[in-house]
Amino acid sequence: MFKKILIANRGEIALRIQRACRELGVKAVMVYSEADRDAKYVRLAEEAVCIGPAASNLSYLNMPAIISAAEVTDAEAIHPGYGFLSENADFAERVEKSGFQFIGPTPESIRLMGDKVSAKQAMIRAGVPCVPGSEGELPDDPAQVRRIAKTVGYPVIIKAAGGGGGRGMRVVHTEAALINAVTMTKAEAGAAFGNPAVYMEKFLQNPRHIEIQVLADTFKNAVYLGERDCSMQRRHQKILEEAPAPGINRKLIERIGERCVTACKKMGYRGAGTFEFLYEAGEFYFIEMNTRVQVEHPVTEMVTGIDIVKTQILVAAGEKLPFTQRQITINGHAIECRINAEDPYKFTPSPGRITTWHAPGGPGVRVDSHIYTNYFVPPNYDSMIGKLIVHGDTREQALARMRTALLETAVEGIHTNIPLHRELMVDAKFMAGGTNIHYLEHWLEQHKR
Ligand code: MV4
Repeated sequence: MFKKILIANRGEIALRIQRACRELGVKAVMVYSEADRDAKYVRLAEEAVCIGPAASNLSYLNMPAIISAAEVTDAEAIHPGYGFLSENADFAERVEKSGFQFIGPTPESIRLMGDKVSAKQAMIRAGVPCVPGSEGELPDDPAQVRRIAKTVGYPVIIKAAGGGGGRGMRVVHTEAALINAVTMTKAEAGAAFGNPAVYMEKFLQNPRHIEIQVLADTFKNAVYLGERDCSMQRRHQKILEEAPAPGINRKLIERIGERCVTACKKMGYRGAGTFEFLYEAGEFYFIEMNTRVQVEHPVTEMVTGIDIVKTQILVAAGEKLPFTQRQITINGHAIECRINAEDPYKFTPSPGRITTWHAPGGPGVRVDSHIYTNYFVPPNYDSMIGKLIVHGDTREQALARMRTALLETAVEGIHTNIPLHRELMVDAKFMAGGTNIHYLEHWLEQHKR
């Protein structure tokens, strides 16, 4: 096992990774920006190095500064967390070229999955079901593009190979609008991602967003840890997640999970990963793979009892997965509410000083947050300041526990989206389970104030 790991992130995930290090008896080196100097996890760490000013591009995205920090502190590995450099193949490569272990997949895996066209082709080869569409990049010839769209059937969606997470896509309803949409998406993709390649898929009108968590070691062992339902979102920002996904046939999940495992083994995948699917009319369709630990990983930890972050570190250190698929069972139900420093209905950011923080507690309640009374939420980063996670024997019990946890939680001095979560936890449609990716936006439209 490593003696010392550098954590190249901030906020709740920096604290989460530090906790995993402590459990493993590994020393943690934190890097921090000038805006995060007073953070609790910075003080708690064995060592901490300031890597630059508040602006992310000068600190948490500053590859030489991070690698230098690893060099001066004699760290052996770097955990990138989520966001920032976590899915940057060039960073992973530079980390390894500098003699450190990148806690994540190989640069090749990151690159393969970062290009959504090559990712989809890899999934097709591994037998993972994908959304029907152009097999590969769209050709330049408009006649050929029209022919593909006709075969796929309107509406179609044009997506940038370099995009993902909702960036660089366009829905097309008619042949008349097709070629212009392709031209525009290509131009935007070239400018935004340095890659003008686009592909086409059938546009699914009312899907749910279901994702499968996987873990793989360097000995071709891979397992899936069930699924998460991440359909509750606004503008591609998830607001709450749950596991398991309500009302989906377990045998179907098993079949899809096995395919994800096969894909991992085929590509020599290492570490934690997430296969994103759209689920509509009883079918799963792969859309993208995330090659990092995700914000919502705790719901999977709660229902499986497996520590995903600890396992990432174990497999990066060259250890075998400490469990087999047969030993993994899904127990009860978990829900996560993301707590954001923002206006609960207008969604404008609300940074500033937290004057009061009361954390909830009780059976089955977990709080993943770096905040404390008197903590200053900097305006420079993502507005998420923590996550409330509950577990129950049933979904109903998890919902009841989340209602109580949200009632007990107090954040003063800034605005948060806790009032929105309180309303959603008593919403009849959400309580029934299985709402789709458009539900929250429609709900907000109807609950305007
Ligand atoms: C789609 C789709 C419908 N049909 N692909 C958006 C984010 C990116 N990961 C993929 N996205 C979508 N791809 C086809 N063929 C609808 C979306 C989509 C979406 C997906 C997941 C979660 C929220 C979403 C919100 C709007 C659109």
